[in-house]
Amino acid sequence: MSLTKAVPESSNLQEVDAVVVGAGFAGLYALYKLREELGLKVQVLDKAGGIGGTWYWNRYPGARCDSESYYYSYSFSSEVEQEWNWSERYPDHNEIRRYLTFVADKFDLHRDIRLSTKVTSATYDSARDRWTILTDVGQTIEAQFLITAVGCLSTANVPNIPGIDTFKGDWYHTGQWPHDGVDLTGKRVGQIGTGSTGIQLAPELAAAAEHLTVFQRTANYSIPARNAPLTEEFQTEVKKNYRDIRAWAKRVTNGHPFDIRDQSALDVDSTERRNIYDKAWETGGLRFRAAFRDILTDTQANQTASDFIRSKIREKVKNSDTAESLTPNDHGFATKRPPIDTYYFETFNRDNVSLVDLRATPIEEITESGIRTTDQEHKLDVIVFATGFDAFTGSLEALNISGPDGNTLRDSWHAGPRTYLGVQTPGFPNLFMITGPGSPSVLCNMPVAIEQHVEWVAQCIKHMRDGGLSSVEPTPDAADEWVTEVNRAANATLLPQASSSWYLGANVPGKPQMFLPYAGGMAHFADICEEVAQNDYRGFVFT
Ligand code: NA7
Repeated sequence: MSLTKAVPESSNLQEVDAVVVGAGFAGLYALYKLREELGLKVQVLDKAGGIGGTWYWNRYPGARCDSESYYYSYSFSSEVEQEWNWSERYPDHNEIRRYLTFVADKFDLHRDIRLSTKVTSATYDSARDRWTILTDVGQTIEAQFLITAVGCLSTANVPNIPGIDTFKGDWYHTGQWPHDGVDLTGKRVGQIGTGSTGIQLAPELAAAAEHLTVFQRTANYSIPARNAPLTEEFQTEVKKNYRDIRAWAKRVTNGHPFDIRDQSALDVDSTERRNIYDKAWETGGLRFRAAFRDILTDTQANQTASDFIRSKIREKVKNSDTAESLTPNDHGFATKRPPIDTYYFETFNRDNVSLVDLRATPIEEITESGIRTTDQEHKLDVIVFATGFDAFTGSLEALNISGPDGNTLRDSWHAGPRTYLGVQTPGFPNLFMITGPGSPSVLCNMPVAIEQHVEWVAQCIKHMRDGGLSSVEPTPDAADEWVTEVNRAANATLLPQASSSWYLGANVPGKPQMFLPYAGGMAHFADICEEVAQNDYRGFVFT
């Protein structure tokens, strides 16, 4: 038996114009756009066994999109818009996978997607302006363009809690949930984490398990989702008005087709303010953020929204000590990603649910039979980590990308990612990122951000093809200026004030902290990208 690594057979060498990594919303659209409209030869690779991207992995009970189905969808095909029917206000993970499969079937995308194939490295040869991509199944693919469509939230963050290996029960991370589900009947379940995922998950675990213990480090705000089936009238109306809905989504800050009230929360008296918040609460979902224009920019305005939600939590939770523990007190509403829920706070009124406030009694270790906090051991059969992701950079750095000088993306970003428009980074020619760090991405309704980025990349590649250009990368100065703009935009909001947020990379120990998404608004961002393209791709260098 040879101990040296097998050299790939020449028959395993494939040459294409573009390799796209990831077969979720972004990868599927990139494939469609580059193949159908530019005529490129494209190979999509995904380590998952199916298409769906984040929705392939996130199958935990309650996994559901927080954007509303009719606009958490592609706008590029009116046929898809007219033929597909969403069943609920918020689509669950099954329905989103069915939708993406419908799109992939319709445009015959599957033939250029290779699943269960993980990229192990990508190396750039500047003599030929080609990327060489190696995979874990022994293939070598050469491509002029490498396009990452790996999502912002794909690398699971499992905290390094001492003793995890000794636990005799089963443990799961929500982002790697078993496809056959987990039978929790009669089980004592511990859930760590109360972000958007944990808040969707807890009511479902409580209903399935004998007992649920929620281990909460930071109390969170949440708005009722008010999920419901979509009526036929609603669907007909949406289908009739899709062009206007899409245009609306493109001209607003967050890519959600609804307007933010053009009024300060401080310009109305307390009765009127309460009425407006009550109405927004009844409407539910992320629309609550639109109640006033300055909730995310003015501390006092934010305080009014935060106080309103705190009062709702106290109303909902019967035990006053539990209510107090569940009431956020260290950050303002929506300065961290605001969850939406279906009976999250009410779950703590159940007899089979208990809350452990980790601020009062931190976790010391995981034992053979549960979790030991500073005051007691909590006996558990199952531990569920709803502890989030190594967001934005984790999945990109895991691709082992090396530029022409042997410089790796990981090293190049050791102090934090440095991109121009979130789409490229200096020193890595012909590498395009879809919704990379420094683009609006998670601060926007994702499909809107994805379509804009894919279309911009396709336009840039067409420009290169038309002009006989072989490589493109941003100048270091352009990237530095963009990082300054990302910081300026963030600092114009209250978002950087939530110091433990994954927007800042603060949820992963040792990760450099900087504000990662672009908070200047999706419409404004799209204008900047277009203006750059119109001005001879200002800040980019072509060869
Ligand atoms: P988040 O929003 O990062 O939430 C993770 C949660 O896990 C949060 O409550 C964390 O507490 C908690 N956490 C993380 N590490 C630990 C440790 N070591 N001990 C205790 N608690 C911990 O991830 P989600 O999956 O909920 O949401 C991510 C996005 O996916 C979501 O916003 C949507 O866009 C989709 P903390 O707040 O850091 O104190």
